[in-house]
Amino acid sequence: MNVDVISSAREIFPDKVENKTVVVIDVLRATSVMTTALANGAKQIIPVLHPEDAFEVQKEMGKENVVLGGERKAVPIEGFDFGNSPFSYSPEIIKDKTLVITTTNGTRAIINSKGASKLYVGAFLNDRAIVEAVTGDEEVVLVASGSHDHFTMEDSLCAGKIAYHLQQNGAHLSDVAIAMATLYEQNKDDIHALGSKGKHYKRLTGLGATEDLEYCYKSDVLDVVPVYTKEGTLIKL
Ligand code: 3SL
Repeated sequence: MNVDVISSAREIFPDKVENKTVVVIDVLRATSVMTTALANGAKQIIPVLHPEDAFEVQKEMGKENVVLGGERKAVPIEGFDFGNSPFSYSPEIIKDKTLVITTTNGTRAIINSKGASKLYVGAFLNDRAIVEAVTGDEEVVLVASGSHDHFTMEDSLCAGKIAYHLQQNGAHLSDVAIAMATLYEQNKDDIHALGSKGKHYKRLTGLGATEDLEYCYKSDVLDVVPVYTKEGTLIKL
């Protein structure tokens, strides 16, 4: 089993994901939101690139069946039901509904990875479940989506944690995967402390999203693996 890491969304090229098991990670906050929404009973999630695409899907599926969520510049999009806080997607809101979501980085990373043979969505919240899901697959690529095509601390720490545990299970790591696994290992007693030095973390703090940040750094609290289907939806594995 080989494990590689892509360190930002801009490095997702077809040959890096085709015929591979890919896990897209955007801890703050897209993949944490998606994992939470499915754990809270969402029927499915449809990631789309643009707000107009989301309105189109809502029109086709009927307003009563759909919740529109996401962000631009970390704030809710005009006309959408909710922004990108995981707390917006409680069971009362999301159970049996379709979440149509568009975010700056995470949804783009998922859509750009759709040539993968298996495509999962991961975060700290479901890190153990992800390790279990991919263990034994021949070629695994962890996409640390980053922010605006740049490396971020939170996604790299999460990819590093998953890579570290896969290595413990006997996987061979690429040089980037070794670097991230080492970053995680050397900080594993308090990854949140290192993560809080990151630029996007500080931006969200400035916007008052402290509760989201605390939540998104919780590890292994959701036993859910979102998997991307041929129909372009995320459902529970
Ligand atoms: O870019 C994204 O996909 C978002 O997760 C960013 S934010 O944390 O909601 O600002």
